Amino acid sequence: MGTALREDELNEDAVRAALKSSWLGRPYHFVDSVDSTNDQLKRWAADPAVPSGTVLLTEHQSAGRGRLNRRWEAPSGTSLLFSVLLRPGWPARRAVWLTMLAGLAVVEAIEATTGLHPRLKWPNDVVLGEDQTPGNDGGEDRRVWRKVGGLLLDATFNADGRLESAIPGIGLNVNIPAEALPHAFTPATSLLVAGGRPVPRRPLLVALLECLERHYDAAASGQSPWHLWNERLITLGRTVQVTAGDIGTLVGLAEGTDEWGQLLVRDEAGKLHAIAAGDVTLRGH
Ligand code: BT5
Repeated sequence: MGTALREDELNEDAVRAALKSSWLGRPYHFVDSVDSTNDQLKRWAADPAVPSGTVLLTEHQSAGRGRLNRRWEAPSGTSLLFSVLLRPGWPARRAVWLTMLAGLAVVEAIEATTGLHPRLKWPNDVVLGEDQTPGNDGGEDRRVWRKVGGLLLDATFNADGRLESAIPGIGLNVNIPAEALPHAFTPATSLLVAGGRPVPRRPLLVALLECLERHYDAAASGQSPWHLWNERLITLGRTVQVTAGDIGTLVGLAEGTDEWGQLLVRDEAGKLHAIAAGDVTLRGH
């Protein structure tokens, strides 16, 4: 059995032996199957004895969720599917920092363990770029971006407007073969398909949890992750179409993001919109 397969095991003993974090992933729980790691961790979070840093990972979800109750599809044993319970106590508006921290951790862990260079697509996608024509290194504008992972944040707030619990959920397509990728609106890929070889999941998970702890600790001391997150975004400076509940559909230039992670889009009439949540498609090349 090759190294890739040996280092693929994600059970509690294997991960605990490898993890060097000081609090995140302690405890670490592994279950073969669950409805959704976010939903299960939400149930556990109701018990105050369950500590901040608790991680729940599974090989299979029967009701894996994206935003707006969309489905997250992943063949058993091919992915990283997990959630982290955090109890930040931060002001409510910093909830968006958790999505930023999770995105940064995913990107950095993939870079450190595979050599691939993922980016973030506002607001919560992890994407890999693929040149459209062979031999073309014409930069970002000439790339097709495929979704390799997604982030989902569930949060609760207490009566004085503080972030009581935050559960970032991460779904990452690691070793899904091309023929098993879900057919999705944003085309999907996996680290296997993009890199051409299987990726052992344990070192990737361990790097991700350690990166997340480091970024979280910096944020907890008041340091905003916004600059680092913003640098990883692909959408900026491009014409985009945004669909969001409150504005419907808007086409405009994505000029940037503000410190609260809102996408700033200037429409054709010159009006600037700050969008907190929605779906973005890149237009034109
Ligand atoms: C997301 O939502 O991208 C957040 C996904 C979070 C999943 C993790 S898995 C562990 C934890 N437990 C959960 O129950 N959830 C989290 P959104 O931006 O709404 O994207 C959802 C859309 O992505 C779907 O409607 C599909 O079109 C597409 N999709 C589904 N599965 C996919 C996959 N494996 N790879 C790429 N795209 C996928």
